[in-house]
Amino acid sequence: MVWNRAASTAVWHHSNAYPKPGAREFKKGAPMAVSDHVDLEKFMEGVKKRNPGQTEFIQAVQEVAQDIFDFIEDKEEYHEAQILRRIAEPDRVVSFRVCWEDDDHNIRVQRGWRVQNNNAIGPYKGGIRFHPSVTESVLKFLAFEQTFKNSLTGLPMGGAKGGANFNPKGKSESEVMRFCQSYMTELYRHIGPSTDVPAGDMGVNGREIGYMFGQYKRITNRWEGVLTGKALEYGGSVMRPEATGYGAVYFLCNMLADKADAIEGKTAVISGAGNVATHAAEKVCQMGGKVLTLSDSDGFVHDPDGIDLDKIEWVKWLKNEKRGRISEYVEEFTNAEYHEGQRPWNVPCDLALPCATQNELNEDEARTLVDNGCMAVSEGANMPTTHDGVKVFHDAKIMYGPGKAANAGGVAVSGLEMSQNSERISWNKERLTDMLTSLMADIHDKCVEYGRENGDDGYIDYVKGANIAGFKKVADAMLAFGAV
Ligand code: NDP
Ligand code: 2IT
Repeated sequence: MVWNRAASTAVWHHSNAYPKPGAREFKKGAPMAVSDHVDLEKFMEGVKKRNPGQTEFIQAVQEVAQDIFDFIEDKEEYHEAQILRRIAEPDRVVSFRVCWEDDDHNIRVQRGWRVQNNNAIGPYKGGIRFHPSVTESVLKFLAFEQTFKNSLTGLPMGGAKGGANFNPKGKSESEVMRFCQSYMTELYRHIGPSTDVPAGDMGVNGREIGYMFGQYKRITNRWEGVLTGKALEYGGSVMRPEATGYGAVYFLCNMLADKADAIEGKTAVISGAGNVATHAAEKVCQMGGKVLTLSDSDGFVHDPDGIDLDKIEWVKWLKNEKRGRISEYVEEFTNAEYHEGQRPWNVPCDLALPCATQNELNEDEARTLVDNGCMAVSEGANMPTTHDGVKVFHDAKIMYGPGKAANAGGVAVSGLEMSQNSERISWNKERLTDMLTSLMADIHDKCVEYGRENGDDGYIDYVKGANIAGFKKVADAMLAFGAV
């Protein structure tokens, strides 16, 4: 097969020193006399042109592309097959109307999506987000990131993400049910246990998964493992609710262990108060750390006594049962302070775990964390640190675990839920805990393999490591398939 670079619309290498289109004489290992900078710039120009106004998607591609360009500089096969160009173009973006009736009998219309980014290494896999901030750009960035994250787990899962601009906050139980059913009434035709297996994300937890699974089953008359994050009674996996938060803390432990250090005795600042944040907080406590903060989109609470396991149970009740706001924490635990409209990053700490949403930690906040002595950041959320914030962490050479590696425990246990559903068997807590622990250690090791810098201090660039390790598996599978 000869790939005709000239016929392609992509913008890769332009130097005369580069082999002519279709030429195969390039020798592996011989660096090309081209400027990476120019090529990356041109590649990104193309991405921006093709995805106007999709800032989150462009940000995510940029962060991956800079590492991948370095890695593939001398690897002609990836250039010829235009691998990164293809991964940065979703296989498909399905967009649909979600019509539902509220309790006052008003007809409401939301927009729903499923972005199927890449299924080279397994069925599409990734969460569903219900939040007013959901746009096509947000879901495209999440599906793109998911492709690398899922690859890093070592399990056979492609990358996808879905959602709707629906705000579950303040909605009644039956409104949420009707919305979930309407969303699934369109989504069901695009998914399946060997096609695409959605799960939860922001605004989608056990309750919503239940309503969507019930509707899928009703429409198709099939009980099959088409969603993960299910309750234990109908095919869910032990440890799935805990997996993302626990996994992010295991990743943090692995980073610290590389420096012969541990969580015990350290203070942690955590953002969010949802599934990921509360389970990350729980694991930090269990490992002897002290959690100082939690937050939601209205503000954060700072508890100088520490948010211990009992208090975390109360927060879980507040968010999942009462569906209240984190501000209510200070009414229950009166030594704590609530900071309306603020984020927690100015509270001095040893460890930071952003577990709420994208771009919730900017350059100034990153600098404040570093200046206050923060030694490690492990991201439970997806892309919570801005591009400039990441640079601050790298320049300061503190340990920084990006979401696509640090929060991969959730989708990894989703992958194990799929295996259990296929086998029609349920594994026990001990087995799943062991598997999650070793999966996170493997992901850490892959990041170290591709991210450890040469030089005396051996600084580990976990972003680079995660990007390259995640890319390589997907890219090699795509090479095997030819131009599809
Ligand atoms: P939840 O819906 O359970 O919780 C989200 C939390 O983040 C809530 O406390 C929410 O507060 C808060 N939040 C939302 N938007 C903002 C904002 N703009 N500023 C501050 N806080 C905000 O979601 P999850 O815990 O499941 O997800 C959190 C993050 O983790 C997301 O980035 C998600 O993509 C990522 N993730 C989740 C996985 C999972 O298994 N669930 C797996 C891997 C990553 P409020 O109530 O005000 O909205
Ligand atoms: O961002 C994520 O990895 C998730 N929301 C979990 C996806 C999944 O399929 O479990």
